[in-house]
Amino acid sequence: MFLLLNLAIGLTLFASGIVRGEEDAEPTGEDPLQDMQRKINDLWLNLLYPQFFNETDRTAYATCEVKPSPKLEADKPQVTGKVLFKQAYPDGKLEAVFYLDGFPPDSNLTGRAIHIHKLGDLSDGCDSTGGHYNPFNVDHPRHPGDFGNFFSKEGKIRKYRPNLLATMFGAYSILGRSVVIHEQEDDMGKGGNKASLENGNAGRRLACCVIGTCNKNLWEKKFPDRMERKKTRITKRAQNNRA
Ligand SMILES: [Cu+2]
Ligand SMILES: [Zn+2]
Repeated sequence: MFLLLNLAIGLTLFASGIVRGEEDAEPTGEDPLQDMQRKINDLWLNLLYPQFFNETDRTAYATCEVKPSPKLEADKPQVTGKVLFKQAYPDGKLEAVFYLDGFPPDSNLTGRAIHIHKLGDLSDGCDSTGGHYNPFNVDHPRHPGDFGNFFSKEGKIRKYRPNLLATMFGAYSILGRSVVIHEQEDDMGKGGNKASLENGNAGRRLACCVIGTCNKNLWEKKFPDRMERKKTRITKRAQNNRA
């Protein structure tokens, strides 16, 4: 234990630049305290998740491969697809893309709830993923993975959501937890009963998946945002002009 503590202090000092001497450290233009905090964060992240984020853009990427719950009756919607996550380290907000298929073509009248559930355990289909991920012990819909209601169009959901509360970093990381797609609408805590404040009375679990890290290219392939495409086009044009 003592050895570990020593190691941690040693690494922290090294990361903060105290040990290697400040005169040859490059000035970052940051507040020294902020700079030290950033380095300590980097260090812990690297200790906890080696090569967790993409080094070139310092952004973490994750995916969740959605499959229908194996316990689901054949007449229920068999939902498949992907939920992709992206977050710039260390202060970026989580962004997500929902790419889901298999809803009835005429089901766009009522929303369907999507949440992050506590466990990444699919041993009993989506029923073994536990309740909503609730690290701060608050009522629904204030859980970090309460994504609200989604409306399908022609059997599909294609949705981009920025500025999410959930995070991939630190003690409250969503990695290894699950995304669950429900049969019914989320009542957003307004149902007037106990379940409403726990899970929004969203009904059966149609489909689910476990969140795991992925490469940047998966996000780039699926991300529909026009700005991102425009950015790529501009970069490509600049590269072509240079060549
Ligand atoms: Cu749920
Ligand atoms: Zn919730």
